[in-house]
Amino acid sequence: MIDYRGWRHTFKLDPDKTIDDEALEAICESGTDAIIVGGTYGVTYDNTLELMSRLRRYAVPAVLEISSLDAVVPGFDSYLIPLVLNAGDPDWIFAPHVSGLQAFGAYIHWDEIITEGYIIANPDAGVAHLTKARPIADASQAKAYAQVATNICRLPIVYMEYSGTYGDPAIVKAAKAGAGEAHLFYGGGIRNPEQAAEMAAIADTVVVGNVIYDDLAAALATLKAVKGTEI
Ligand code: 1GP
Repeated sequence: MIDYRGWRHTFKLDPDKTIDDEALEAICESGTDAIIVGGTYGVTYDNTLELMSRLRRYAVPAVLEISSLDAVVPGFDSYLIPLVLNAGDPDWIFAPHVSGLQAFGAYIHWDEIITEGYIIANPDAGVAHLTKARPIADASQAKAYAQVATNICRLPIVYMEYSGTYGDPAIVKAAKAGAGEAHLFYGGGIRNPEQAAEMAAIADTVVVGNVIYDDLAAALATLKAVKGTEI
């Protein structure tokens, strides 16, 4: 099992977005703890395979966060399986998992599978629309969702997802309190070292995504900020 509990900083790469070789090398050799490959729309077998092949030139661990059963590509170090805890459309809770097991059950190495309890907190994110995510009303609700993940579903990871916008530290703190023994990922809208350090002081792992494609130098600057902090 990959040691995600030791991760403080990760970059998330979207197979549907373009990254040139030089930028990819800078990301992979930055000292980040892992590369997560994932996205909401336009993720295909071919673009995921292409990105994985390019990532395999580097030593950094690469994991696939599965969002489409058409894009399950072998060869990653591990596979992250999201359960969207606040999905308003129940088909996004277990239906894809059942289909996935029917399709791939015989090939799964269970020690490469890591489940994440997703709490989608940005109502404008693509993933919020896709799953019809219920809004997170307040900190107490965020804490309760995190408790559902860890104490009821016994999931090892809680993922506080603000994809596309910077989150509310009070909400993330509440999720951390509810997560207990589970490992807390934070992702969403980190664009500078200050934001990275702020969320790294609350969450176990921060995930930096979109800024990679908009401002590579800013993305790389988040790493030093996180590595210098302790939770
Ligand atoms: C997205 O949580 C990640 O799934 C990172 O979010 O792209 O907004 O950095 P950003």
